[in-house]
Amino acid sequence: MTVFPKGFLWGGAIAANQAEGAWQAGGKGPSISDVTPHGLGGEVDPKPLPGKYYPNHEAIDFYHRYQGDLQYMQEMGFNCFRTSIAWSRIFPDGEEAEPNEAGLKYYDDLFKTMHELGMEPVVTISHYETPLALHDKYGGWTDRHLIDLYEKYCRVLFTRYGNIVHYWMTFNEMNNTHTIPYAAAAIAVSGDADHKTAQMYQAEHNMYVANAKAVRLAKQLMPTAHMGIMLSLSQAAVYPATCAPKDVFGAMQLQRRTFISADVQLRGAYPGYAKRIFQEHNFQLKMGPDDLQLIHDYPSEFLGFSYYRSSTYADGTPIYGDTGGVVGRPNPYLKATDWGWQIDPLGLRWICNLVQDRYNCPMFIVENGLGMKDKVEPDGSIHDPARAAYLKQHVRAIGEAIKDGCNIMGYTWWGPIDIVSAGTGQMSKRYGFVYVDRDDAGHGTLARSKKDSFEAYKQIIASNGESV
Ligand code: BGP
Repeated sequence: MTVFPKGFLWGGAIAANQAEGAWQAGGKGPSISDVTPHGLGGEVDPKPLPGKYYPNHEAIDFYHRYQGDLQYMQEMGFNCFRTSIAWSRIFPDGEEAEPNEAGLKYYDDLFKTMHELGMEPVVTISHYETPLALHDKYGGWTDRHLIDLYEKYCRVLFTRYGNIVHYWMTFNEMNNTHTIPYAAAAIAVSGDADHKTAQMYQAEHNMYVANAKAVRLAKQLMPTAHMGIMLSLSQAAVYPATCAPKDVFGAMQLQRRTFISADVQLRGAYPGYAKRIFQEHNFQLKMGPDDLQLIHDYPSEFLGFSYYRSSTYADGTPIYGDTGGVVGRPNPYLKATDWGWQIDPLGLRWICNLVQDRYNCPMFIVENGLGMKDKVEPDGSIHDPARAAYLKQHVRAIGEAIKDGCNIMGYTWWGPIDIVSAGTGQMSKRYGFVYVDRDDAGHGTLARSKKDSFEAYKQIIASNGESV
């Protein structure tokens, strides 16, 4: 009995800012990711400093090399490919009267090539790459101007690509506004914990309104398109460190903070526990008169999410207002990657079931992968059994979730070709089935070559998931 449905979407995912490079080509303006020398989780320069190395400026030069890269994906059998549109290629400073034609033309050609190679584009409208000018002028998503500018950006995209792109997600990992607010919402948090919390929830609220307006626009311009939201659910797979009620309840609270974005955008209203957070942190969301009605009337259709790991919560770990990484402590039952991400395929099955119970909507696993160091042998081969094992374990977990009754529409491995790490700016944290000759200092030929795991994914796709 086959497990994965016919037409299941198999592919891979990247983001414009981590792959394209060509950061000034074709009239593109600087984005927030162009001023982060050590990835989006680290320091930020006010503007790109001449002579300083920024990993995203050239990345892997996907902008010029995508034809060859997508042929590798075709060889693995991909029927979809996820990437983002760099907002500042279309509106270099975010608010020009007219869009930048050279930027639009680039994505015309990219999406056309995907279709020619048998892949449905799965497009993230904004993936940690807000135009830098919108951060400088408005302070990012805490300012409502961005709602109208984003709607204008969506109108251009839906009009231009509505016939060739059928799967859209409005923002990447919107719930990461609480862990990496600069990357996820282009905001620079400041002041005490209450003020930071207020900034983050205000930014998320404005993004919920922008999402609702994008869904409304899509219904007008692309009535058959699939409109989704995208969250990081690595933070949602939270285990209590012990059966102590404080740990259990704290883990649930942390998980809920992750789910607020989905509760609002899939269920159409703020849940009670969110309102309590606002009261406890003494702030009142600034809303427009139609905000809540818009959110109610235009929920998203599917939940896209990333899952890499699970985390473990022990009482006393800060839940709200922190802008650090994912809170938690080591889980003694799990192995971790070189970057401390705990490998937990059963956690993926658990999260899928939890999402199914909570939202009963289609779900799309749009990021899953293992970041690890790779060694190029003298003969050029690259043996990466750990990556193939991670892949098989997680595809198997998805199969189990489907048998549990979870409505899963697709799976895109994160970084099917090596790209720049978002959190660290490194190339050495490699996810790809295709290796790229470039190191953490930007040295290398950018030559591409297959790793052993390339065949592993090819077999999985050829068997529609049955071979794991
Ligand atoms: C997610 C982002 C991706 C990707 C991934 C892996 O949060 O949506 O952009 O980068 O994390 O993280 P990293 O690249 O830091 O290993």
